[in-house]
Amino acid sequence: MRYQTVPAEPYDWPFDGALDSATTALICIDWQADFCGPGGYVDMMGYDLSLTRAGLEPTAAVLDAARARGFLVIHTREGHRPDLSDCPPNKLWRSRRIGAGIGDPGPCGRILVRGEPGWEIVPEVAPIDGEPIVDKPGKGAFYATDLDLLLRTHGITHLILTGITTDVCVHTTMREANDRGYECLLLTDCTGATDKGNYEAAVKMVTMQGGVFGAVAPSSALLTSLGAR
Ligand code: C5J
Repeated sequence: MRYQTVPAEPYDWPFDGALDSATTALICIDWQADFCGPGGYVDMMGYDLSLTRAGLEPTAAVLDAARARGFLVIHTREGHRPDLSDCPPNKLWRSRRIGAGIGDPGPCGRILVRGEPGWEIVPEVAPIDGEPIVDKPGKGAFYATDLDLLLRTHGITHLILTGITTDVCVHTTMREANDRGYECLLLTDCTGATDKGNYEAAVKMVTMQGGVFGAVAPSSALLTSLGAR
């Protein structure tokens, strides 16, 4: 089914006017307790959880609308094998240096380790049966995963992104997706960073050079285009 384009910055999205449930996927990046839950990785680093939790409610509304209209929904999770054999030594070293070591025990189990409570996606935006979940060891969702294969076999050419954190995993994924030719829209109220300035800068960066990585819009604009409000 085809929908109206989304009023967005710096251009109405998508560029080709083809907002279509057959070719567009909603990507929900790393809505894990480790990044937005009490006792998780971001909390252990001492950052303000309200910043990374702010996008939960709008994302839940977008998920409802996307599911009701048959869009492909894909979730990602950042995390490592329990033996940490897929965690580069510099990533491990840096996390330990700031007192939130990957693999160390914490209130949500071992930090950023697959299968632990902190690695789970929080209930507000949890996957439902049939929605693919992509597990990734890095920041970008394409590196060392089958995301590109999944998207291509589903015939997906357009991506709508939500998730945390804006300046790290969301940006890395959006940049990689853009380089691969996917037409990307970042929903500004469905993402958050551990720092307000970083969030604002990350959103602004997308809009430079005529939309260097795609476009940005509030979720209300998308929901209106989908006839969901
Ligand atoms: C970080 C992420 N910030 N999901 N991961 O380390 O953005």
